[in-house]
Amino acid sequence: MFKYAIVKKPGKSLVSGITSSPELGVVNYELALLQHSAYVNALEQCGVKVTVLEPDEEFPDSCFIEDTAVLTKNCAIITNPGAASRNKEPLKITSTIEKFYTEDSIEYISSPGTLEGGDVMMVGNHFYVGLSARTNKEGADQFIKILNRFGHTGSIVELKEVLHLKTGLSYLENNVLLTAGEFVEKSDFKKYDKIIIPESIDYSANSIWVNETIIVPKGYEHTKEMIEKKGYKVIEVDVSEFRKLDGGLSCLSLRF
Ligand code: CIR
Repeated sequence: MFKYAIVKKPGKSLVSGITSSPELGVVNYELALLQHSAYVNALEQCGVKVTVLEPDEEFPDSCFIEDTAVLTKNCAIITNPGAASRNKEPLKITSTIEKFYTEDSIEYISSPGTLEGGDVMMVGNHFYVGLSARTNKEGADQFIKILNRFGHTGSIVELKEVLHLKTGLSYLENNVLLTAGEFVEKSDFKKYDKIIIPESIDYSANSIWVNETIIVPKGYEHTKEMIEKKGYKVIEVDVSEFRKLDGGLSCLSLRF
């Protein structure tokens, strides 16, 4: 079960965040703020205590806080983001993480290693790490070494088509894996009970398990129904403005 979540409100500079989909249009900042607050509300409904950090105008993408750290039962690993404009974001999260983890359980990924939290998927004690444009082999190796020291395991997954590992994969606990695109047939995930998301709605493969409730992006009825069929309660949250910047539900929080 997750007890806590950390989020960071989007700043006005969000409109100049990184995007691979400019055709989706410019972010409506006021709407993004409303959507963010509905997201916090949904997390609270799932029983987690949410720490809401104030916006940081210096870093347009900093509301995608998941990329700055990986928080496990036993340790906190502060990342070293591969995106140049985001590389210093983790410096701003450390003091918050120190409120939840002791000094000797906080570790760091360092250059030339890079790693972003969106490339890490937790399945119990095991962590899958995607090699992406943002996370390199050196970063993944450092990460797995740290995990091992704290009693966790990790394995590397190659990815080619999407931004982050969790862009196309979400573990919904109970052996259920939401999966799309290049991950559907991957042998790494053979053992899971898969919900396969068709390409036209693959954005919804980024949904999050929070204490037996699944938060799903609003507007993806088919995904919602398939998840409900597995017996989960679903809460929908509209994240249209974050989608314009390749961001989804998982990116907007650290859950631990
Ligand atoms: C970026 O390109 O870094 C942001 N615009 C989106 C980050 C999304 N994060 C995630 O999937 N974990």
